[in-house]
Amino acid sequence: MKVRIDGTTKEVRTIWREGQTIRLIDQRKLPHRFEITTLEDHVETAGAIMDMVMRGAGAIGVAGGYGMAQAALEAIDRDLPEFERYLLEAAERLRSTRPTAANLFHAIERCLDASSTGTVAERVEAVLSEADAIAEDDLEASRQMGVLGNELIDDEVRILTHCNAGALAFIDYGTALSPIRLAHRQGKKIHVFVDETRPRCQGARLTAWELEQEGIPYSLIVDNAAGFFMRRGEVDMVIVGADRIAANGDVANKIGTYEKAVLAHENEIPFYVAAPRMTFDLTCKDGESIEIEERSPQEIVGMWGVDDTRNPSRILIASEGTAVRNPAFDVTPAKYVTAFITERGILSPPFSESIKLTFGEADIS
Ligand code: RUB
Repeated sequence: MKVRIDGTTKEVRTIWREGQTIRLIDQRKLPHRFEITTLEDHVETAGAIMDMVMRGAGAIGVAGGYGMAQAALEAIDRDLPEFERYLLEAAERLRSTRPTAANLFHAIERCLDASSTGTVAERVEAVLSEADAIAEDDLEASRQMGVLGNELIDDEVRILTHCNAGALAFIDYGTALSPIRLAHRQGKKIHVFVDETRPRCQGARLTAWELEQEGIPYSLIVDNAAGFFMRRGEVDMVIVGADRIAANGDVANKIGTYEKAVLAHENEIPFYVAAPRMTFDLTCKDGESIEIEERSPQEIVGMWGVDDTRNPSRILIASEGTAVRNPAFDVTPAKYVTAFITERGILSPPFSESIKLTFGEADIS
């Protein structure tokens, strides 16, 4: 993605690997500060996923693959049984960070599969190339989702999006934002409504920042305003990303997505979900079987921002100790989804058939 830093424009990825070190944009600091941070081992990487230094299904998946690459390098001098044990423990640690995004679990599985034959040195090599392949596949998938999704976008259109399903949630380009970027680059007249996305405000902090970097016109709105704009006829389509999609097309995505989908349906506005193969989990029959992460009450009672001197600062908006429920995701039933934008085509209902036809049952590569 293009990032303007100190008056110059640079091309950066959200996360990348340099040997055993992972480098990534610290998304907790955006939009106030642009900082690249470093993760030296797989334990730090697991911590960074959990603390949301990087977040978004695609980025979490790539981080999971890179975390496995780090673990393989950490255990390179061990004998084979010890190496295998170390890798399995690392996989477990990485899996236990965030439960909802399917990409993380697929990425870890791909790395474990890659490490299943050969000497320790060969297995390390195989895990490294698999982790890099996951990142490259994601990049190509998001580029392709942009091309295919762009065909659904008219020359003049107002699009609502929720959370951040942009380059920051992936390696680059993004899922929901990929078609929007391309449409804008082709000169289409786009206006994006950005839901702020409480409690962590990925819309306000990250999506608005990405659109700003790219010069795409947008309006940040509070989560409660989506219905207002839809009912007034000011939204032509909705595009969101996804964290896990069940075999029947039910979609787990950032909390609040479900209500946007119902509102879109009520107002006859097409509701699209952009997601790569890695986000589909065909072992989940429907949305009921998707585990929904519940996060700390601290995210609800307080908010992080910067003060007047631009120093990071937290304010309390409810009393410390207030009783809270904080599900990070919800499930949108497939019946509210107009179509899925994937790297292998636009999938239309009935989704049980189109998903199976496109992705088969077992292949996650
Ligand atoms: C992110 C979120 C995003 C999806 C889409 O949640 O819900 O909409 O992950 O991501 P969080 P992608 O910020 O809690 O991780 O575009 O990577 O598929």
